[in-house]
Amino acid sequence: MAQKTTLKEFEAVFPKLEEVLLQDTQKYNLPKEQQEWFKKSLEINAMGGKCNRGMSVPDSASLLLERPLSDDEYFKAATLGWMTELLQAFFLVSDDIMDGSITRRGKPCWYRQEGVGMIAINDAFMLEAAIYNLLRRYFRDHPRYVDLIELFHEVTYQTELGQLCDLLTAPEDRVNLDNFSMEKYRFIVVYKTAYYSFYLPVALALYMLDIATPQNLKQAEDILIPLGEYFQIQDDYLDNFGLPEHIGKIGTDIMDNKCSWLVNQALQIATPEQRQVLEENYGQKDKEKEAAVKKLFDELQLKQRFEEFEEKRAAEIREMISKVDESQGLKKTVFEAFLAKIYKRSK
Ligand code: DMA
Ligand code: MG
Ligand code: MG
Ligand code: MG
Repeated sequence: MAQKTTLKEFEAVFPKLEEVLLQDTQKYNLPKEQQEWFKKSLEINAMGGKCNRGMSVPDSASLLLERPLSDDEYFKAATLGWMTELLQAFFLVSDDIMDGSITRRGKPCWYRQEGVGMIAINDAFMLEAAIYNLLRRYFRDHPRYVDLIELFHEVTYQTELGQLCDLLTAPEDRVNLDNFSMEKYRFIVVYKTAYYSFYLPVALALYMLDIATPQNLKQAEDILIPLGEYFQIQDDYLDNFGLPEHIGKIGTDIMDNKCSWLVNQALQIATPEQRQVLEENYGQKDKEKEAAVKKLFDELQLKQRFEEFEEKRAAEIREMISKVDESQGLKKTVFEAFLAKIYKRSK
């Protein structure tokens, strides 16, 4: 039987990795004060999240093996899990600057914290560098070391392509609703979210166990990408309908002129008058205009529309999971675990 990791067990691995990363800076004689800065950036930006992505590496490995992991296997899998959390930290620190966000995980975004500002950009790069430091330290002799490096590089690039499209589709002060479409939306979310959040942890588990093949990687991708798309649609839904106390962040999508799931749905069903309301109020840094859009989203019953979508998508994914051919080394339970974690999430 597989064994599920707890946040406590997973977080218990972090201090060791932090120590290794800090020790590594000593070979460059990094002054003490800057070591302290890096330590703080690691703790604030990599720790304190739900760790769903990170924990799914050991969980997937255990489900694939259908047994609990040995201590050494757990440490290795959790280390790969922490690398996905470092990648996420790197993206979030930058994303919050680019999105002009206010809070993250219930605290001010890193770039808005005392004395940080645009140093956060360099901190983001260092969070990314930490991934490759840990990979070299713990996986240099692994038979799939090169595949692991290439996987991180490719997934990083894919995420950046998604972020590029997300940002270019949301120009500041130049609202053009014709720019939005569900096709564009799909590209944005698949690349900015699905690859790193869903495909990456499973691919890491497959490589770590040295059972990855082009076939099972493709099979995993075919389910995990729609699952990741669904997850980002939830994120867009929560940006407007979630409670900031609950989701740990204040929604910015309307003011940021984002090509979000909600605005795309609104455009599909709006009357010409309602479209006019969007034209006049979407994508502007003005609280009252934002409130007018929120009101319209309520009128259009987007909450109900999302709930219907959620049921439909969850059923489709369950159907895809039921068809997984386990002879390729994958297990249905790996995907079921992901779906269970996100289905009807409120944060
Ligand atoms: C999430 O986009 C994508 C990345 C790569 C962080 P987002 O801006 O919707 O995320 P959030 O709502 O967490 O700021
Ligand atoms: Mg954001
Ligand atoms: Mg963003
Ligand atoms: Mg969001």
